[in-house]
Amino acid sequence: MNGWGSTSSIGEIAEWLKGKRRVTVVTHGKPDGDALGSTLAVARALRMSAARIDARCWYAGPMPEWAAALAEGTPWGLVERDGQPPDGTDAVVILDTGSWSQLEMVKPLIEKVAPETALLDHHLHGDEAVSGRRIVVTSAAAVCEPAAELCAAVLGVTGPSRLPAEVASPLYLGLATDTGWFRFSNVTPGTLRMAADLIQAGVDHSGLYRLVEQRDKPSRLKLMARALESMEFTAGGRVAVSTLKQQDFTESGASAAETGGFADLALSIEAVLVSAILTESEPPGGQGLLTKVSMRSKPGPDAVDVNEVCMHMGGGGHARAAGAKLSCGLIQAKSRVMKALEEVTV
Ligand SMILES: [Mn+2]
Repeated sequence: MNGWGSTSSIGEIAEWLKGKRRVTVVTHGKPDGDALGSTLAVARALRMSAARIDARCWYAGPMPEWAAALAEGTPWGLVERDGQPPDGTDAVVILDTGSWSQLEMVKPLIEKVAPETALLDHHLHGDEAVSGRRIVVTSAAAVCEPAAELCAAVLGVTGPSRLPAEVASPLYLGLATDTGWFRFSNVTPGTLRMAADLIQAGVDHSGLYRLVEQRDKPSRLKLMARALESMEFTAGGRVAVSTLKQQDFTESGASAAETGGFADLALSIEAVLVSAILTESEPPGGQGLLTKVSMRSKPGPDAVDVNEVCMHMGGGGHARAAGAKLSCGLIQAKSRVMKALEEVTV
């Protein structure tokens, strides 16, 4: 993936979008706050632009519980519920990923509309073939940072502080969720300036916090208790690994969408440098075994690059947050992950 990087500019993409009638905005499967926030903001900006573009978002689930509330007023579809987007799309905007492996469900659409596609991302790796028109800002904490600039350009306003509140609001949500509400090491002065601009634009930030972070069901805390109960330590306590079996989901009544943030839990332990959570999953087609791995690490001089570790397992992500899918059962996956993390924490 040598050529992964920007091939275009915000101005060029805004200009290119002006000539479109119907735009479909997509992102990675199991969209998070940054994915939903950036796609909704871009779709809303296109709809409110002088060209009144018929923009919609199209997702592959599972969706967070709060997605429908956030998306209210903007047309959106879900592959599992609505199938592929209807014909007539003349451009696709892809946000928060550049990997075919994360775009499987919307790949037919992207291929059909290509080369009329554009991509904004902040991940370290991606497949160049997903789109030839790219902006990749790996220093951005969230894709919502470059997406905010695109929205401003599309709407012809001088900057994010002048965005309409309904555009600024999902952008703030993306910034906040990808930074753990502005606590993670990916926060830069630019992130906080952007957040300030968005609040100036009229974002109800405490309302968003309540919408996203204070809506757990008892099932999520029951599942969390099982994840905590399963926690094992290795490498002198520097590595923490938790596991969730299918049975844990059934018995707690929780869904796969309720595991958000579990990978961070062990980082509250002083000695832990890196944590991983392994989830026993249903492989597509129901054949064989699948374990999903999610890793987080603390910043600092002894920081573990979990992107590097996950890339060796066929996955990837960011230096402090990454994931992989292993084609094996939970027990085998656990020993593989523990061994890999022991090697990088010696
Ligand atoms: Mn992101």
